[in-house]
Amino acid sequence: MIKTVKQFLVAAGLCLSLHAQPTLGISVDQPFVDPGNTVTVSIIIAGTGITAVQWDLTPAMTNWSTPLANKSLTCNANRCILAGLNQDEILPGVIASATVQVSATTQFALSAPVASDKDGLSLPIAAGAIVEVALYSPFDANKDGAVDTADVQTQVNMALTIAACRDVDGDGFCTVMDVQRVVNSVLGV
Ligand SMILES: [Ca+2]
Ligand SMILES: [Ca+2]
Repeated sequence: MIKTVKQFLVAAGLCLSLHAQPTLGISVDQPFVDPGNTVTVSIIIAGTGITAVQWDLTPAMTNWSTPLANKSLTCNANRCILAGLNQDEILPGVIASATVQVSATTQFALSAPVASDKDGLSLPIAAGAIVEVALYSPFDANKDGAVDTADVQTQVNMALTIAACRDVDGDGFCTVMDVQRVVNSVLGV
C-alpha cells in the first residue's frame, strides 16, 4: 500500500513537473570563488512553446553571448532580449551566458521575465531564485569553507613553495607574514 501511494506521489510529481509553469533561472559555474576572480553566469530556460524571451538581470553585465544559432541576443544595461527572424521554439537549457568578476557583488537576481509564443502572444513565465556566490575568506588557505589550524599548515606550505601561493597580505608573495595573518585569524586576534 505504501509503495502504491509512493508510486502515485511520484507520478503526480512527474505530471506537475511536466506541466509546471515555464521558468527563467540563473546558474553559476562555481559556488565559491576568491574575491576578484570570475564566474560564468548562465540564463536557463525551462518550459516549452517559447519563441522569444526577455529578462532583467541585476547586476547589469556585459559580454553576453548565446549558444543558440537561430536567435540573437541583445542587451542594454540590465535588460536582455533573445529573439530571432523565425518562429523557432527555444528549447529548454542554457540560452545566454556571461563572465563577470566577483568582488563586492555576489548576488545575481533575474526579474521581469517576459516570454512570447510564435504568434507574439504572452506565455506565463516565472523568474528563478536569486543565486549567490560565496567568497572564500583570504585566510581559508585550503578553501574548505572554514578557517582553522589546517590553514596554517597550508599557508606554511605556500611559503615553502610546496603549495601554490595564495597571497594574504597582497604583497604578491607567500611569506611568513601571510602565515602570521592566518595564525591571527585562527586565534581570533
Ligand atoms: Ca580552511
Ligand atoms: Ca604575502
